[in-house]
Formats: sequence, C-alpha cells, structure tokens
Amino acid sequence: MAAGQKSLPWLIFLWPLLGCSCALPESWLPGEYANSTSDVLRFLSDFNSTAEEVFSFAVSASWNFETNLTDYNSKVQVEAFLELDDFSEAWGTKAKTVFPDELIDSLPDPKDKRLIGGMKILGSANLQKHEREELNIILSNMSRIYSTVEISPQPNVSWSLDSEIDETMAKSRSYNLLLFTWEAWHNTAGVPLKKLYSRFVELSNKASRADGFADTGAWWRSWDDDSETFEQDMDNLYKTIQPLYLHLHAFVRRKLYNQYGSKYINLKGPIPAHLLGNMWAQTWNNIYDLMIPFPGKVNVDVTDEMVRQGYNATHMFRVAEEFFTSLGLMEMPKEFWEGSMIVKPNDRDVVCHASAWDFYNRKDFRIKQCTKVTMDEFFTVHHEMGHIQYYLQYKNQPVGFRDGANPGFHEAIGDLMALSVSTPKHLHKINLMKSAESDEETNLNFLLNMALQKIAFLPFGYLVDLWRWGVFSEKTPPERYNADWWYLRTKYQGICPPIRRTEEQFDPGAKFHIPNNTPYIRYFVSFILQFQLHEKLCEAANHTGPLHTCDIYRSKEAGTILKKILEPGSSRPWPELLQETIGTNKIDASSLMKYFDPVIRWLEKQNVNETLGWPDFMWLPPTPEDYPENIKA
Ligand code: BJ2
Ligand code: ZN
Repeated sequence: MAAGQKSLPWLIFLWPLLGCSCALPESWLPGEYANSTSDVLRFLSDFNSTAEEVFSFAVSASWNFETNLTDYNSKVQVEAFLELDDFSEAWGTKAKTVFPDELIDSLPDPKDKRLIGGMKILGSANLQKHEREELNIILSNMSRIYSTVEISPQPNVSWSLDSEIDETMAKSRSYNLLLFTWEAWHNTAGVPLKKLYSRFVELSNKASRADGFADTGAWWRSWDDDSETFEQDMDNLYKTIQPLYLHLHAFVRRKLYNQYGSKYINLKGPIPAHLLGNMWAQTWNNIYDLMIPFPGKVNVDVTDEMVRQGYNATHMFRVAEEFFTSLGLMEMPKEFWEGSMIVKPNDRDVVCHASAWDFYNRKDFRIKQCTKVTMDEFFTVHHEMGHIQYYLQYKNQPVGFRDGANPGFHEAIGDLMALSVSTPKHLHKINLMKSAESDEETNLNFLLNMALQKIAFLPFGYLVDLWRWGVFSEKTPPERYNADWWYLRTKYQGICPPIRRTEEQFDPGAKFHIPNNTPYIRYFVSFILQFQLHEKLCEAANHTGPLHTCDIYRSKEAGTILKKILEPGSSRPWPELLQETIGTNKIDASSLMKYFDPVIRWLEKQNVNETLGWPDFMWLPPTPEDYPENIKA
C-alpha cells in the first residue's frame, strides 16, 4: 500500500510515456490535418512513407528472431510489435477523429476511400498494454517452442522436424517407426502449446471484438471476401471436389492395405494418419512409390536425378527464378540474394518452416528456407518465390494495398508456376528427365502423383480453419480442442489417429500454422484457384492438348496476364480483377476437374470393387493391445 502510494506521483509523471502512442519516436506520429480533401490525401501520403519505415523496422525484428531464436531477439521482436500496434492506433485514431465519414465518402478515388476505411478499423485501443504484451509474448513463445522441440528415438539421439522427422515420415515404411515418430512429434510439440493457445484465443478474441468483429475468425474471414456467404461458398466448393477425393482415398487405402495388411488397415474405414508420407497427412506424394500405376515408365519424381546432378539450394533457386523471368516477370533483386537464408545454419536455432518476407521498404525481399535437395522442396522454392514475385510486382502500391487480391491469390502464384514445371515435358526441357515420353501411361503416372499432392490436400486445407473458426467462436472450447480436431480430420480427410488421443494432447498445435497463427483457408482457395489461372495462362500460351500437359515456360503472353493480376495488389476487389484477367468472377473447381479428369476416370475403374468413404462417426484406432510391446524405433 505504502509503496503504491509512493509511486503514484511517478505514475502521473510517467503517464504520457505509458500511454499508447506517446512512446513512439516523434517522426512516427501523425502531424496535424484539417477536415479537407487535400488533407486526407496528404495524410495518406504521410502515412505511407511512415508505415514503410515502421513496417520494415518490425519485419526486421521478426526476421532477426526467426533466423536466430534467442531470448534477446524475442524481446526485441515483442517490443517492435508493440510499437507497430501503437503506430497503427495513433494513425487510426487520427483518421477517425479528423476525417468524418461524409468527407471520406466525397473522395473521388474509391481506392482512397478503401485505404482510409481500412485504417479507421485500427484506431481503437483494443487491448490494454499489458494484455498486448502478453499476447505478443505468447505468440513468440509458441513459435519458438514449435521450431525448437526435438524428439528422441533413442537415448542421446535427437531428431528435429525439418530433417530426420520429415524424412522418416516420408521414407520409412515401418508401421512402428512411423507410429513412434508421429506420436512423439504430436506429443512433444503439441502438449506444451495447449495452455498458451487457449490464452492466446482469449486475448485475440478480445482484441477483435473491440475492433467490431464477432471474433478473430470473423476478422480473418473479412480478408478473404466481404460477402456474407464465404463460409457457405467454401463448403460448396468442398462438396464439388469431394467425389474426387473419395476416389483417391479409396485407392490409396487399398495400396496401404497391400503394404501393411488387414491388421492395420480397415478397407471400409479411415486411414491411420501416420502412413501417408507426411506428418499431417496433408500431401501424399511421398508414398507415390507404393502405387505407381505403370512402374516401367520414366520416374516422374526427379529427386534422385536432382541429387545425381549435384543440385544445391542456390541452384534450385536460380532454376526457379529463370522460370519467372522466362515469362517476362522480374528477377530476384540483389538484396534478395544477399539477405535470404536458404540453407539451415548449424550454429543457432531458426524457424525452419519455409517463408517469404516483404520488408515494405521496396528493397528488401527475402526467403527463409532450410532447403533440402528434393523435388518437393523444389516446388516449395517456387511457392515462396511466387510470394516474392507478388511483392515485387505490387511494391509501388500504397502499403495498404501490398497484399494479395485475396490471400488465396498470394498462395497460388508460385504453385501455378510449379504446375508447369512439374510436367514431364518441362522436366525434360530443363534436363531433369531423360526422355520426353508423353504416352498415356506416363501421363497417368504423372497425374496420380499430382493428385497425391493437390487433391489429397483439399480436405486438410479446408478443415484447419473450420477447426479454428470453431475455436474462435467458442463452439470448440479448450475442453474439446482435440476431440473436435479429430472429428474434422476423420470427417473430411478420412483419417484417424493411429493411437488413442485425449484432451491431454493438443494435436492441432503440432501443425505450424496453429502456433504461428497463420490463417489456412487461403491454401484451400489457392489449390483450386491455381488451376483456374493455369487454364487461362495455358490458353494465352497457345497450348493445345490436355490441360495437364501444358507448360507455359517462355510465354510472354502468359506473363502479361499474370502481371495484370499481380500489379494491383489488393487495390481492387478480387472478383472484378479476376473477371478482367481470366473472364470469370468466381472461384470454382471446373479447371481442377478438367486437369484431373483422365486420372479420375482411371481411379474409378480401379475402385469398382471398393467401398468409397468411411463411416461418419469417429472410428477408433486399434487398441494398444493390437500393437507390439515396444513401439519405439
Ligand atoms: C511452406 C509454406 C508459408 C507460405 C509461410 C509460413 C506461414 C506464412 C509465408 C507468408 C507469405 C505471405 C506453407 C505451402 C502450402 C501449404 C502450406 C503448408 N510456408 N508463410 N509470409 N505451405 O505460405 O509460404 O511465407 O506473404 O503471406 O506453409 O502447410 O505447408
Ligand atoms: Zn505461401
């Protein structure tokens, strides 16, 4: 009590410094503006130049943390994010207080209206300073835990996700080793995140609600689309591709049955989640070798050939870059090559999960990737470089528009390039495939591999945010985090946990985007949209023949359309932009269906005696007694 009283005058003295925006450097604060059109424009221009500075300061702090996970770097990052919040709040509040809605409505350019409208949302002090600090510390801790935990297959041996764990999940065909690895990762990464995550949800919802949204899920959805029907649209989209998924699922289940036997695989049930070549069962191409339709043909997975030719990270990035420039798009700037981290350093902890970075200063653009020489990672290089290409193309837009037309567009660009690059025709051109065979059997091999990458992903891409929207809306409370996760995983993906899970565990936490708090529905949108864009660019490139054989390499015409999509950033409503560039204002699955048509017809024939699907209820995995005593490696 006495101490409290004593400190009171100090508090009063310090009050202006503790208040939100006052700790910011003078030059980051808004100046004085009048209630006039010309001052709105001056305000926007001042905001833009200041935001470039503040954003690049915050992005740098974040980059420094993620490329060197220390306590100090975490602290600096948290402080930078708090300053960023203060900055947004100061400018948002200014916009709200000085410029009335009538003035904004009278602006001649609708883009200015959208810019200032977006800023006004930021103008509420939505959380107390200590809560904002707690929120940012939780985020930083979650991401560090996810990126540093390791599992131990034997005493004194530790495995990290990006090397031994990923590789085991991809290559091992031992049921028990896969089970050990799967369980150890889910327990080690997930469990410590559960408490942090539920507190994060509380704080994040509080902030979103103060900003006028129903919850954080509603806020996120507002980025994708401003229509009321977004959730319904996604569900409809899912339903259109579900028949394709069921065919792929039944076929893969049969092949896994052949591999692992009736003890582990129920031909009418969901597939145990650890057998699909990927920790999250999100893509299945790593088990393509168990199901090659026509094994005598040239191998459509060129990993071995890349290794044989001595590919390394730099070479993979250069080859990817050349694809972009062949379309008349931009090269990666000098700063990109100087600043990026494309190999895992061995002297410090880093976030290995690949990502692309826009520093908002129109100069620094970087990729961070612990690149390994595999075909999968070669596609990830294209994926990340697609983000960089987008950043480069829209860098002269105001910062408020340096975003994808919607988040799904941003995710689609690199994958769109990879659709051409992965064709046998293209791989032959760049000397990764010896023959340029393009007979029906090679095509089916290729298409099955693509289906294992693209169709297998769709239910996962959809359900991650179904789960999170439920969490944010409190339909899924912490007591049901894991149960609802597995309900969705079974319902949509037709997979089941290979061993009993309870609420002691937190399996969603074992997927990067949950602790790192990145929305996921964008990937679902992207995996459909990329085929629509591909079809249009192929048309522009004068491609003839089936869609899946198209390679837009060197087509300046395709590049021109792509540039038109990228340059505006988010300055125009996406349906309008899509209409102008590819002639439709809807995201739909017709191009994807066209692309996969031959392999779907082939799968239908393979599946004549299969039962498609699985029971809708939660199918329990085999009991522990079904497993050998020692499930360790
Ligand atoms: C490998 C890829 C993300 C991505 C990273 C991490 C989270 C956001 C970024 C953003 C880009 C931007 C990824 C690829 C397909 C499915 C999904 C997965 N990494 N991010 N800064 N993928 O989207 O590139 O780089 O500008 O928004 O996570 O589950 O692997
Ligand atoms: Zn991405």
